[in-house]
Amino acid sequence: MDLLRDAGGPVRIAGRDLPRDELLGWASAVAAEIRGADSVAVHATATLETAAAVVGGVLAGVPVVPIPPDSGPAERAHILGDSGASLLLAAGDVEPAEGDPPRIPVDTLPRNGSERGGADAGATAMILYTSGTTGAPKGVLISRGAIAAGLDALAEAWAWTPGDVLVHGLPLFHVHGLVLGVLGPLRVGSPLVHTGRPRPEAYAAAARDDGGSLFFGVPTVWSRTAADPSAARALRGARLLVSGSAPLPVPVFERLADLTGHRPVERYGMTETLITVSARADGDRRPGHVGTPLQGVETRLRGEDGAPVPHDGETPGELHVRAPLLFKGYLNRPDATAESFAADGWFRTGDIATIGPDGWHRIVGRASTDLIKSGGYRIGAGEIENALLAHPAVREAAVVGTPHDDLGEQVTAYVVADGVGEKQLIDFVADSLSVHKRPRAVHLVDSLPRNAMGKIMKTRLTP
Ligand code: MCA
Ligand code: AMP
Repeated sequence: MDLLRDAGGPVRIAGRDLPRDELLGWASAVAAEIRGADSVAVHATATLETAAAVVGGVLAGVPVVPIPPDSGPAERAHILGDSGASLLLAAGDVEPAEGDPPRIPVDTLPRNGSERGGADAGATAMILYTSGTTGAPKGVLISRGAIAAGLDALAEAWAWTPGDVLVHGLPLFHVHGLVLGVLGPLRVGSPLVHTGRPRPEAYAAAARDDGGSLFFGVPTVWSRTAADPSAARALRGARLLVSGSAPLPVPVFERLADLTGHRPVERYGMTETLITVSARADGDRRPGHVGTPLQGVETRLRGEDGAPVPHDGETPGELHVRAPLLFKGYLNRPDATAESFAADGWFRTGDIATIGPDGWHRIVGRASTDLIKSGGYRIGAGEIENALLAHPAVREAAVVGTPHDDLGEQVTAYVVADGVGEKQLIDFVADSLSVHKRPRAVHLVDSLPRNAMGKIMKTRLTP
C-alpha cells in the first residue's frame, strides 16, 4: 500500500526547505541502503535528515524506531537493544555512542534515488517507545494501515487538504510531531513548516510570512501563546488551531479564543491508538471536552468491575476504544499487550472519561497515578523510580505528578537516601534518561507512607 503521496507541497524544517520530489528522492536513496533490514533506528532530531530517514523507512517497508536525541545512555541502550534495530540513521555530525549499530550518514546520500517498495497494510511502519506505569518504555508496534486510517480520519474531521499549510515545532519522535506532523502533510499533500521548536513567535512568523493555516501544539505551547498577545493575534488569519497530547486548561482555551478569534480544536489519543476522538472543523468546540469519535472509531465506558457505564455526560468510567487505527501490540511484551485489552478485544486506554448522550467526550483523569504528562510528554513513575534507585545512596523512591503552571504536571520525587542532595539526584536521573524525565523537585524524607501490605500510598505523599 502507498502511505504517502508523490505530489504535494514542500517541506521546511528548522529553516531548511526541500521540494517534495527532492525529499522523496532523498528518502528513496535511504530506502536503497536499508532494504531488507528488520528495523532501523533514527536519531530523531528536528531536521530534514530525520524526515528523509523516516520516509526512507516507509518507502523501503522497514520499521522505523525513532530515538529521542536527548535520551541518556540507559534509555538509548534499552531502545536499541529491545528493538533490535540493525542500523542507525543519523546526520554525520551526530556523536557516535558506545553500542550503537552501524550508522548510515543520511546527509551524505543523494537526493535523486528511485527505490520504491512499500509493504502491505498489516506491516509495521513504526516502533514508538512510550512509558508504562512501571519499568522501561515499551515499543508500540504501529502498522502502515493504522497510520493511513488515522491520518485519513483526521483529514476528514479537520477538512485538511493540500491547500493547507501545516505549522508546528514539535519533536519528531512521537505520534504528534512525527506521525501527524510529518507523515500527515506527506499523505494529505499539504506543505509543512516545522519551526524547529514550538515557540509562539515562530508560529506567529509562519502565520504572517508562510500562509500557515493549520497549527498543531501541546497545551504548554498554547498557554505560552496565550501569554504572548502579539504572537497570538498573528494567528487570526489561520484556519484551525489544534491542541492535544494533554488536557488544555479551560482558561487557556478561552484566552486563545479571545486573542486569535479561533476556538481551538481539541483532540485526544495515545501512542497505542493514534488519535481517536476530536472536535471537527465544521462543528462545535467545547472547552474541557475533546470531541466525538473519528470516522471508524468506536468508544465505550466501563466501570472498575467491567460493567457498562452510561453515556450520560456525568458518570465517569474507563475509556475503551475499538478501531482500525489501533497498534498491533507491544514489542517483546505479550503479557503487557494482553493486559491492555479487555476480554472482548476492546483496548483499555487507562483514561477516565465521560461521554455525553450527544457523543461528546471529556477526559477527567487517569486510572493510575503512575503515568505523568509533563509538557505533553508521557513519563512513567516506575522508570524514574528505577533510575533513582540505581543511585547507591538511595534506599527508597516514589515518584508522582504534581501540578505545574507551564507543563501541566511536573515530575516530583520522594526519596529516602543517605548523604546525597536533591540536585545530585536530579542530575543523576537526567544523565541516564531524557532530560525532560528528570524530577523537577526531590523531597528527601525519613520514610514513605505504606499500607498494611507494604505498598507505598502515593496519595499520602506530602513534602
Ligand atoms: C522541556 N523540558 C521539560 C519538558 N520540556 N521538562 C519537563 N517536561 C517537559 N515536557 C526541560 C528542558 O529540557 C529544559 O531543561 C527545561 O525544561 C526548560 O526548557 P524550555 O525551554 O522551557 O522548554 P522547551 O524546550 O520549550 O520545551 C517545552 C515543550 C516541550 C516545547 C512544551 O516539552 C515539547 O516539545 N513537548 C511536546 C511533547 C510531545 O510532542 N508530546 C507528544 C506525545 P534544562 O533547563 O535542563 O535544559 S503524545 C502523542 O504523540 C499522542 C498520541 C498525542 O495525543 O498527540
Ligand atoms: P501518549 O501516548 O504520549 O500520547 O500519551 C497518551 C495520554 O495522553 C492519554 O492516555 C491521555 O492521558 C493523554 N492525552 C492525550 N490527549 C489528551 C487530551 N486532549 N486531553 C487530555 N489528555 C490527553
